[in-house]
Amino acid sequence: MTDMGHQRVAYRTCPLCEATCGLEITLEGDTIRRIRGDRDDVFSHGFICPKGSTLKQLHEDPDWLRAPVVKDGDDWREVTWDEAFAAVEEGLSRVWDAHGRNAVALYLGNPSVHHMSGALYLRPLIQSLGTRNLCSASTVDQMPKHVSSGLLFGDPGAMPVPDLDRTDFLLMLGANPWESNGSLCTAPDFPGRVKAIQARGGRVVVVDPRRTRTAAAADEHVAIRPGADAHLLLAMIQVVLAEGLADAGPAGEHTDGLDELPEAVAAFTPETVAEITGLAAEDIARLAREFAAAPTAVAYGRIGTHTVSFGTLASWAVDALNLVTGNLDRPGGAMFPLAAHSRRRSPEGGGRGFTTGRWMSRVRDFPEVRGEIPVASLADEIESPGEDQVRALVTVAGNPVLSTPDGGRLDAAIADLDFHVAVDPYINETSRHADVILPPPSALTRGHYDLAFYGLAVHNVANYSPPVLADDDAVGEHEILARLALIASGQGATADPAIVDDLLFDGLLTSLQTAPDSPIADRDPAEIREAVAHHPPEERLLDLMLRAGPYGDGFGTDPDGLSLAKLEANPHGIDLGALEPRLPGLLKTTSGRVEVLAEPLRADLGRLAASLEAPVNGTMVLIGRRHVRSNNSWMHNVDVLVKGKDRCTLQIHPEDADRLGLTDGGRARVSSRVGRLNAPVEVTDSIRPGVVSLPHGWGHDLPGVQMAVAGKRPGVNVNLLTDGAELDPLSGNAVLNGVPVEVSPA
Ligand SMILES: Nc1nc2c(c(=O)[nH]1)N[C@H]1C(S)=C(S)[C@@H](COP(=O)(O)OP(=O)(O)OC[C@H]3O[C@@H](n4cnc5c(=O)[nH]c(N)nc54)[C@H](O)[C@@H]3O)O[C@H]1N2
Ligand SMILES: Nc1nc2c(c(=O)[nH]1)N[C@H]1C(S)=C(S)[C@@H](COP(=O)(O)OP(=O)(O)OC[C@H]3O[C@@H](n4cnc5c(=O)[nH]c(N)nc54)[C@H](O)[C@@H]3O)O[C@H]1N2
Ligand code: SF4
Ligand SMILES: [Mo]
Repeated sequence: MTDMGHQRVAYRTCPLCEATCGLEITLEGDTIRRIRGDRDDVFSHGFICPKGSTLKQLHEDPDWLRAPVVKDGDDWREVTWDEAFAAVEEGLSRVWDAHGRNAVALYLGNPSVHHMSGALYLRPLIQSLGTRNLCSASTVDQMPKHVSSGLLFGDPGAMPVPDLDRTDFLLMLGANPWESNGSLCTAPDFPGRVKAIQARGGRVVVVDPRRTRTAAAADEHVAIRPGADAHLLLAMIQVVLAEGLADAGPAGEHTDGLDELPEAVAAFTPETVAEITGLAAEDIARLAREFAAAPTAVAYGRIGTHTVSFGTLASWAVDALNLVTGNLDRPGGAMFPLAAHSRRRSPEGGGRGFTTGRWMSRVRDFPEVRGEIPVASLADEIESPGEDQVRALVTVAGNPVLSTPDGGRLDAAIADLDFHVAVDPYINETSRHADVILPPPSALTRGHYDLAFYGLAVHNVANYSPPVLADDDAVGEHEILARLALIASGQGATADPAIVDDLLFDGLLTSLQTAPDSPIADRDPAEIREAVAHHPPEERLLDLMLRAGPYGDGFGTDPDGLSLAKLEANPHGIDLGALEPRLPGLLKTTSGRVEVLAEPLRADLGRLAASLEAPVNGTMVLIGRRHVRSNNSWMHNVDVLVKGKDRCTLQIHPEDADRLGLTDGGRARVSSRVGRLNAPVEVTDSIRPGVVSLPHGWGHDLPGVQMAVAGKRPGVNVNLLTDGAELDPLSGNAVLNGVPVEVSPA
């Protein structure tokens, strides 16, 4: 923080998306005067998108709850925090006593990965709830990548990222960073980094059914049919292997199963996948050859490849293509970041491996994945009678009514629960059903270090931001979660949250002291505890992780090493260098090797092969999209972001519009197996014929929603159309792209 007379300037990492841009915030007293990009930020260098400056509007939003509320008939009543937690204890206990632990479900939404409280304090809540009915936004998002990483590397968290700043060839599938600013690839100014590839003579290819702004900026746009990325990638691998272009390089020395790959992919030739992908066989073969011939190349897939029925295979195929062309774990290829807060690892690697299905979901028998059941099946768990039927719900930072499949059905199911507590700042489409809402404080009153996204960053960096503004009345989100955990563990609504703070700290300290290569193995725990005792609870954990971590000062063993104090002294962040190869040390497979063809993947290749036999029928299919001024469902209450033309439109190709009698600016009726809606039509040749697109996160006109700005431009909820029936079987991930629909004039 810098003082300039009556004004002061604070630096804060933006928590709104994965890009981790540095913000420069000018204040006068407690009033925010201006927010702009921090030009001195070591990672973002001043880049910012239109959402970054709206932390001010969010902070001042009159609809952001400043105190807990409880439902009182059709009204809400503000209560004290003690009253609110007492109501939660009463409501949950009723359900536990009558129906057992599994009767309380937990849904975790996206913003819970965007702050320290979620990263640190959800685990004790999950553990003490002891429910099998845990689900999250991960199963409408990246769960396929976790599964493919788990199977390949033994660690579902080990996700390689494209080394954007050094690659010569970027193949981007189902990602639109010009709008999303990147995902599972933290890269502030993603567009600038892509343009730099082209400026240094490299090539960028974008695979997307729509000619997005990202695709338009690329050297080549491949307009694939939705849902067929796994087919395309498998065919590319097939060409590389069949034409003798494969060379796995150093990563190959740590890999098992490469010799079996040619046979496993043999069925997927460019010719056999041409129809289902909607692409010419020559183009597929050419792409494969170009990719293999480039000095360095990297494939990167996101939402469009993940939220489809072959999501896990597509995720795996992205890494497998990188691997067979020698681009896994090398500069310019796909690399594993090493975050400052991460654990040190032994150089040899190896571990317990990765499995799913330790239990099955009750109603539809889906395997548990990372302790979760598919959120697409939450409505089944609520509606179907029987032992362990879900009768209460805890939602944290989530809005599943708008963000998960068959949202209309889930909406009705949630309304019917015996009890619901939401940790959320807004009374929105989901939390309107709650009995109690516990609001987190504004981001500007919270310290921030990106525990989730530095582990996915294209460059190793660390940055800590202290709270910009004080709020003495607010209860921190870590404290909210700690108090919920104490209720769930039977210690009651009045138990001291410091119990959880200390448990977390002691648990972390023990695990770090016993970790391989620990710089603090022989230290007296009391001494370490004392050294960080001056911090607030989350910062205390952070400092411990940083100092015992791979760049840490080891509490004195390396005086130049990292600590929270050092980050505080460097408000623009610290550059920890370009990504470096990490095989085999990061592997946690039981073999200590990359397992390129784990059995579940091999088995699912059979399902993929069968899809080649099925006729490609002519029905219209629905896909999603994002816009840079929107953020899932929750930032439509910011006027400066939503003003202007309607962005919740049904995009359709002119040929389809003509055939169906639709006109630009008119309205269309769209129906699917599970629902129907009526949306404004946008005729555009930027979308592939046969495909229509609607963004998600809209549909704010439900009764009881208290978001005044959003209510004026409600849009429609695309997830009334998406279907929970079909999921990616390996990950339980929802199919949000490629949904069959019928479209007609309204
Ligand atoms: N059809 C379709 N559906 C999709 C997608 C798609 O591409 N197509 N994308 C999917 C993806 S990738 C995701 S991640 C999900 C997102 O799905 P969700 O996570 O369920 O939804 P969000 O809209 O992110 O809702 C975030 C909620 O958190 C609240 N919130 C904001 N900040 C905080 C905070 O600091 N603390 C707490 N406790 N709450 C906070 C907001 O008020 C809001 O209620 O949507 C998915 N749904
Ligand atoms: N502005 C903004 N930024 C965001 C978000 C937001 O809502 N708004 N959400 C954040 C979240 S939670 C996430 S997970 C990330 C997501 O980040 P991205 O993955 O970049 O998400 P999208 O912008 O939806 O891009 C997905 C693209 O996939 C295309 N697509 C659809 N189906 C297919 C298919 O079958 N194959 C292929 N190859 N492409 C297909 C769509 O046309 C779309 O252009 O964005 C994050 N950033
Ligand atoms: S790109 Fe993401 S991190 Fe950067 S300013 Fe925009 S919302 Fe914030
Ligand atoms: Mo997401």
